[in-house]
Amino acid sequence: MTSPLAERVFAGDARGIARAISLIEDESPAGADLVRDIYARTGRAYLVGVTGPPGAGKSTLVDRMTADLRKAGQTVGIVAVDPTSPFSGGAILGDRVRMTAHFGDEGVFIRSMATRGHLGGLARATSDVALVLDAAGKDIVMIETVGVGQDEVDIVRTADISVVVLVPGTGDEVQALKAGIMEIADIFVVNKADREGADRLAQSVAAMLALGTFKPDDWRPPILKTEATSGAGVPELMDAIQKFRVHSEGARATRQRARQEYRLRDLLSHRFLQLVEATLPAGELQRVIDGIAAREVDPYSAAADIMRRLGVRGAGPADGRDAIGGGPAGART
Ligand SMILES: Nc1nc2c(ncn2[C@@H]2O[C@H](COP(=O)(O)OP(=O)(O)OP(=O)(O)O)[C@@H](O)[C@H]2O)c(=O)[nH]1
Ligand SMILES: [Mg+2]
Repeated sequence: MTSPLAERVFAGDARGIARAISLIEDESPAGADLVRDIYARTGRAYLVGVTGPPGAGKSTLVDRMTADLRKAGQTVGIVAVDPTSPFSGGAILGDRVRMTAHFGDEGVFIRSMATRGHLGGLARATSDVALVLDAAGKDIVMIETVGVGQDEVDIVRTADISVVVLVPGTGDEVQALKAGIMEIADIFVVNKADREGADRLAQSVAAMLALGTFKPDDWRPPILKTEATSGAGVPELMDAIQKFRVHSEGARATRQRARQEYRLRDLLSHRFLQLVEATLPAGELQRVIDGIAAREVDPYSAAADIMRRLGVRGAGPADGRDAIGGGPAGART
């Protein structure tokens, strides 16, 4: 039986979608229930990840792309993830202001998310929010993430295509190329092409790409120059996205499966840690860490001991020694 909230999501009701996203953001059990209710109806939307350093013009670009998609009759869901400013909410307001062009358009749903906990939680929440927008019938779901680190790479993994936005003259580009963004980029965008250094940046990305090995049928990430404020280069970007979509159609199922495996593994380790925290007495985990820091116990023995205390079989050598000193709870049965 589907919940009334799930029904509202299916109907594309904006308030229902907003409510569903809030449940997911709160990491409440109700959020997990909702995902369960909608999951069978997902998998239809095309997920476009847009990532890059702060202020690169991602939102402006997403806004332009949205306008194009709307003209073509496509509905759009947008999630802007902002891990850099958990408290100020400044960028969130900024996104709202920048995207007001779509305000009142039923075919567009925009939501900004800030981090509450750590980024791992945010990556999980982002995938779930994408599921909600997918179930709500959005044709295209765009996920905007700030940054260039490993955590963003995890968020980007949520998407069917990753667009990496770079800007000339920030120095961030070098970091982006180092941080593994290179491997996940399906399309490179050099935005603010009106600025000096755009050509040089495009060339250095091309030089990086030239170091990679591509088989004849492999997708070779194009490097496009855009000027998001004027919209120059945006049609070419839309074109490239479409080309990639066609090119990767056959591999999409494999990619989705890899994503699902990643999700399941991530969720299992997250749940396991939650279980550890819920099972051990309050403060125990910190005491174990203190013990490791003081060299009283090594990390392997501590982990094995915790597993035994959780009743996990084959957790490690049960030689009667208790690394934590927690008593008989860890005894092998
Ligand atoms: N000169 C120039 N300015 C641009 C261009 N694209 C965006 N901008 C400006 O750059 C600033 C940042 O743009 P945003 O779209 O907010 O960038 P963002 O990457 O979404 O920023 P965060 O989400 O805060 O990381 C704004 O003032 C834009 O008007 C461009 O192509 N050329
Ligand atoms: Mg933005």
